[in-house]
Amino acid sequence: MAGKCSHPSCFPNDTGCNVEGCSNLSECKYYEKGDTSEENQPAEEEFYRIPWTGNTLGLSDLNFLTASTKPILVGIAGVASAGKTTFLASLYCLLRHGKKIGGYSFSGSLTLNGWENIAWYLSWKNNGNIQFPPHTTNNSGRVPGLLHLALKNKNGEKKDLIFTDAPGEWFDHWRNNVNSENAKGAKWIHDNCDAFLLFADCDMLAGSKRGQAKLQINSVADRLFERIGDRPFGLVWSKSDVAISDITKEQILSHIKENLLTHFIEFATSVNEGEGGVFHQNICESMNWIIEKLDSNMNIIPKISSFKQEDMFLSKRSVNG
Ligand SMILES: Nc1nc2c(ncn2[C@@H]2O[C@H](COP(=O)(O)OP(=O)(O)O)[C@@H](O)[C@H]2O)c(=O)[nH]1
Ligand SMILES: [Mg+2]
Repeated sequence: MAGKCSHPSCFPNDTGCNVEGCSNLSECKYYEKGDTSEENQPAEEEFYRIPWTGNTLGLSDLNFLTASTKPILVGIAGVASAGKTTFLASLYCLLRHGKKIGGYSFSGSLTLNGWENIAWYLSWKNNGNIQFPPHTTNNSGRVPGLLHLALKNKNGEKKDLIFTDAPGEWFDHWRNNVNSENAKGAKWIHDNCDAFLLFADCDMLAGSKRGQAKLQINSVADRLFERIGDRPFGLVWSKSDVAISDITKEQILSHIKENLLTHFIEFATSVNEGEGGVFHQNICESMNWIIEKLDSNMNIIPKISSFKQEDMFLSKRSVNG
């Protein structure tokens, strides 16, 4: 059995010594050796590990990124089977094919394994059929699996985005009872995310369960609107390859519009590209919209009048400024 660190946030066998930075784990005062029998010892104890594994990030992994940059956390909200994971997998496939998010292109990810795990199902298969990613398991975790994207524009400006791929059951518990033990992950998303996309499942809204679907969408929306402030909120009509009636759409929209949201928009998306690729374009456009709205939320640097514009040391605020 491999050893472990006595610090709960250090995972030396995955990402190296986080606390002391030891290259030789057995020298670290916090490292507890596992099975000490000789054949169970790792072949090489001394090597530097990179501080990420490529898998979806957890909360302590997030520190590695947030220490140097402020990533945009995008909360992907919606009940189970609303199409959230498929949307994320489609986004990754589109970027992998060179599609852009506004002026930004894919420039890296700390969670390539995590993306590939969900995107593999959508990738080309022999029989030509689309397969969907497996159900996101409703484990007992309180923080969703986090997927990372780094984007860059032609001026070299970088944006880091983090997406929450959470089990829909969390939102089901959350809409029924905010304090439910099983809703802690959804609450984490609500507390921490910079922007939200709420998924309205067109397949369910077109069928016999549309009453239930409307209720679910409206109640998750209501929860998200509590303390939303100026955080952007996008409604995603997922699985838009299935048509729904204008009346159904209008009923959901009118419920949302009862709230005075600073930034609201709707997007029709699907794993199928749609006419002229519109559904796929909307997947990328939804991210671009979030980036633009968050940029517009930033304070504008005040113009300071100065005695001598070209000399920064002679600048001073004007009396009226
Ligand atoms: N028609 C259609 N079905 C979809 C689409 N996206 C997902 N689905 C179906 O919805 C199921 C649940 O999708 P998933 O992304 O796992 O939902 P999640 O639970 O919200 O992550 C999939 O297994 C598919 O059967 C889509 O764009 N169009
Ligand atoms: Mg899922």
